[in-house]
Amino acid sequence: MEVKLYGTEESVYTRMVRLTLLAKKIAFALIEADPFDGGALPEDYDLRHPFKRIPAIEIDGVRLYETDAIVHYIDAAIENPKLTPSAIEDAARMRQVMRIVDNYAYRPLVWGIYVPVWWRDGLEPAQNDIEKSRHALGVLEDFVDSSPEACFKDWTLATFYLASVFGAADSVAQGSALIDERSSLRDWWNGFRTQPIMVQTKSKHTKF
Ligand SMILES: N[C@@H](CCC(=O)N[C@@H](CS)C(=O)NCC(=O)O)C(=O)O
Repeated sequence: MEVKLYGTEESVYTRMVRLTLLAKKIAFALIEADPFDGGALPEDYDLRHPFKRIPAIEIDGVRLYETDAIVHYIDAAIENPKLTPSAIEDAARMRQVMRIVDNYAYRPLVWGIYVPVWWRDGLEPAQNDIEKSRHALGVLEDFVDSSPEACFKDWTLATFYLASVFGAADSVAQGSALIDERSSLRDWWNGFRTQPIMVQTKSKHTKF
């Protein structure tokens, strides 16, 4: 299997795919594609991703973009370990967690809290982002007890979604404090953040 992954080591979404590939023990080349100021995208990158975001991937000639499509493709293509629960409700809970991360957690935690503090010289996060993050983490905390199979018991695709966002959020004091408020999430995260695949995918721009 030949896998070319386009993205950067710092990118939260690219890390979700890297974690998935490593969990499946699939070798891949990470090809630098940086859509941010000061970075550069490969020539014709818009043919790989018409919205010029990262990641994009090519697996044995199959080109994909959008992390959700990519990680589900990988999970379906490579049998072991299975990263989608077999029970249909658990699989739906996993998808719910992924959508919560996409739609309600990533923006406030990464762009609202981590980016200003880590990348903009300790700029104070906006109260609105703190409240949105707190709410999203509260909702996610409920899944730990009600739907552990979604991502907290065994590894699933949602485990890597959460872990990638937590790696950024827990790198700054304001994000760590919000995770501390949710003891079940904190316990899960403290166990997961030292896993070899996390250490292997950590960039110099996150603590975990
Ligand atoms: N919906 C996309 C989101 C990907 C995304 O936002 N990636 C970030 C980097 S982690 C990016 O490319 N940002 C560039 C931009 O916002 O212009 C996915 O699931 O792949």
